[in-house]
Amino acid sequence: MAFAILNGQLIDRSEAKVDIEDRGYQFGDGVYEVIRIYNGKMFTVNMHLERLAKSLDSIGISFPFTEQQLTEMLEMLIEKNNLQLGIIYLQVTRGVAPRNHAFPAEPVQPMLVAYTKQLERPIHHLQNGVKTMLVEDMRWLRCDIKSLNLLGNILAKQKAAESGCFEAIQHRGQAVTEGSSTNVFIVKNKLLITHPSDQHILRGITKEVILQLCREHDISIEERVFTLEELAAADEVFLSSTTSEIMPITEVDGKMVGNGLPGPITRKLQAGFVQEIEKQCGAL
Ligand code: PSZ
Repeated sequence: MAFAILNGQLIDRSEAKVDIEDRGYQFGDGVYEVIRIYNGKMFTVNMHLERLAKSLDSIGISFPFTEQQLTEMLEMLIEKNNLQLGIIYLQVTRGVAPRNHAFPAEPVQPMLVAYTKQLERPIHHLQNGVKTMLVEDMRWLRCDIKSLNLLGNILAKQKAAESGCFEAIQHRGQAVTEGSSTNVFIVKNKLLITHPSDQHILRGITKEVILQLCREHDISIEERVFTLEELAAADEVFLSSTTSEIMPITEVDGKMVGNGLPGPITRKLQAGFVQEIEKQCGAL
C-alpha cells in the first residue's frame, strides 16, 4: 500500500482527497516543492524547505508546520513507501473556503499534501544531451514564487513535446529567462553564464548547487541576462532541475550547439554534482 500525507496525517494514498473548494484547486492559490530522493534520502532538503517558506511568505500563507516537523513527516513518508529512488511532491494551499478571490475573512487551515513517486535518473539523456526549442516567455512577473499556477509553463512544455523536444527555453524578447521547468546555462570561452535569480525566474536549488560547484572548481560564472544571440553562439548549453540534474543541451531550435556533443565544462559539473549527491545520500 502507498501512503500520502494530508494535513499532517499519514493516510492511504487512494483516500487522499481534497475539497472542490480548496483554493489550490479553484485558483491555483498555493505553492509547491519537488524534492529528489536518492538511496532513500532527501537531497538538499533544507534548501527546498527554505524556498517553500519563502514562497509561502510571499503569498501570505503561514507555514503549517515547523521545518523540523515537516522533515520528520517526509522521512516517515519515504520509509513507509519504501522509496529508494524518486521524488516527493509537496504542496501547500491556502485551504478550503467559499469561492471568493480575496483571501478568506476568517483564517482557514492551510492544506498540506505530500506523496512520493518512483523515478529513475535520466541516465541516457544525461550522457547524450537533449533537444530544445525557443518559446516566448508568457508568464507573470513573480516567477520566483514556486506557485501552483503553471499554465505558462505547461503550454511552453507542451509546444516542446509536440516538436519532439525535451524542453522549451523561454525568452522575453531578446533575453533568455529559463526553461519551462528548468534553469538554463550557457558556456562561452570557459565562462558560465546564467540568468540572475530575480523575479523573472525560479531560484533553482540545482542552480544553487551548481553555483557552489563553480566556486569549488574555479569555474568562472556570471549571473546576468544573456541574449538569444549569445545562446546561439554558445560553446555549451545545459539545463538544470531537481529531476533533470545537469542536462546537456545539444540542439536549440534545430541548430546544433557547439559540435553537437556535451561539452567539457558541462561534464565537469555533472561529475561534481554526482559527488555532491553521494556526499549527502551515499553511493549511486
Ligand atoms: O519532475 C520535474 O519535471 C521537475 S522537478 C522540479 C522541476 C521540474 N522544476 C523546477 C524548476 C521550475 O519549475 C522552473 C520554472 N525553473 C527552474 C526549476 C529548477 O528548480 P530546481 O532546481 O529547484 O528543481
